[in-house]
Amino acid sequence: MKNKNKTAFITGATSGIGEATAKLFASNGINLILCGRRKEKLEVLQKELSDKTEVYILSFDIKNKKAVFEAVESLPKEFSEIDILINNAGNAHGLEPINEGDTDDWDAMIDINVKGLLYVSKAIAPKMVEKKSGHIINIGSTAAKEVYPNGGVYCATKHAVDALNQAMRIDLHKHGIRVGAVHPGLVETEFSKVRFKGDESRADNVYKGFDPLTPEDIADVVHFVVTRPYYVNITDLVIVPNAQATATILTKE
Ligand code: 8X3
Repeated sequence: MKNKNKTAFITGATSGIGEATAKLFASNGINLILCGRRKEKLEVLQKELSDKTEVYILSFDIKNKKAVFEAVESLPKEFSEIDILINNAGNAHGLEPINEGDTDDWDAMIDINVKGLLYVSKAIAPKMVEKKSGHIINIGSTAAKEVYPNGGVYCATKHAVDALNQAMRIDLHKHGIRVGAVHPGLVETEFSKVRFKGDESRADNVYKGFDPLTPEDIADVVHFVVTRPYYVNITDLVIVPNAQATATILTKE
């Protein structure tokens, strides 16, 4: 790497908030390590952003503990100093009452949203501790702050992200590492398509009749957070579209 700019490691970089954050960071000269399962999408993004910044891609599934540690270990020297970790990868699977939920959906959400976030953090935080600097942003959700009908397990995983965000800050602040969370409400991404297993009309309906947030709105906030002076730590932000008062109160036209 030729420049001395910061390097950010972004999980779930192939779409939505992760992709928008990658693009904004690239425009601002932040070097990127982009992670996701879809190698072809990562390659397209790498090609698109390479004229703006240095981009390295890592294709792995954060559910796979071994793959996470191997991927981080495999980073070339120029990309091995990570300044910013964006724990963005996360999904919802299904929207069912607890008595009807699919246990495979529960496993997937717990494995990705909680265990995957922990594996990535464990792979990277020790390096930050060693150099006594770093910034970890955990992407939570309004579901980290409230529980809503039929979203029990998703909400539980995001409450866990909220708890881990606090725990990481408690444990890492003495090493000079900043930790904070950004909690988005309704953002129009692939989120609902994944939740409803490809049922596009059900997914589209979630964002109809009001102006949802865009991934770029959240990327802006993340960029603001990571560009504060080193002595400023923004610990917790909740961002919703103006039409949304709470997880369950939404005014549609
Ligand atoms: C995404 C927001 O309201 O679908 O985390 O849970 S919501």
